[in-house]
Amino acid sequence: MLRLAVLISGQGSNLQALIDASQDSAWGACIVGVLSNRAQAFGLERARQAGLATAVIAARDYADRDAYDRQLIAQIDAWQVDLVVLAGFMRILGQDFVAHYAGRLLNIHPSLLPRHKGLDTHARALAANDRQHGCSVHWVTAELDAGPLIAQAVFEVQADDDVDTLTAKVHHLEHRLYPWVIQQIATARRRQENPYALPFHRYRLSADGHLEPG
Ligand code: NHR
Ligand code: GAR
Repeated sequence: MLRLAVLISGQGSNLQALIDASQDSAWGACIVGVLSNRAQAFGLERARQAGLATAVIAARDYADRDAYDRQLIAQIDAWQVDLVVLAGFMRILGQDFVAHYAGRLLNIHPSLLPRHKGLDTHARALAANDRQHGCSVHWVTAELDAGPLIAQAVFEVQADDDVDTLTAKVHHLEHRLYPWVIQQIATARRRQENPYALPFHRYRLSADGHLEPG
């Protein structure tokens, strides 16, 4: 089993998708800890409900980013994880953190990278009149939202889409794409292949709501 730490800041709907996937042992991964930088994050409630270990590490309790990141590392390493999974984690991680987990640190981002790095991606996709929108899973490097892509899921933007409908559509795709990517990584590990060398995959949403190649 691939051991995961999941880092969240908010609702945790992506965490929930991973919890649901982990109910099936064929998925190949298990969540050994959920860490939030915000004590009020609803995702912590989901984690407790699922009987998972949780930790809250709030930035205001630390003198600077390095001290904060060192505390994150101490907690995550105590869980002895194979993969660190950012799922709506809203704090930028420093170089030392990223180096410590090089090749073991994954993010899901709500845009078709390299378009719309950073925040407010749905509003920016609308403002840019993008024909397509979606989400990306990538390895995290020190450069924000610029690490190697593993997979994307795309849909066509409709004339009546607004930030709320785009948010909902992206979430729907994220909840399918993230568990799938982690399963691919678990499979690569089991075959003693290098997960970092996984080929890039692009998906779209089929009429019946599943991911299909495209
Ligand atoms: N850290 C590194 N080094 N590299 C990445 O690619 C990272 C990362 C940490 C988080 C997620 C990311 C996203 O998918 C992520 C990728 C937070 C911000 C941000 O500006 C930007 C991108 C992402 C996450 N955070 C502000 C900060 O000062 C705080 C914003 C807030 O609290 O609202 O950390 O989009
Ligand atoms: C997700 O859409 C994720 O892609 C995005 O935040 C949402 C979290 O939702 N991540 C970022 O914007 C990272 N900066 P969730 O808490 O319900 O999983």
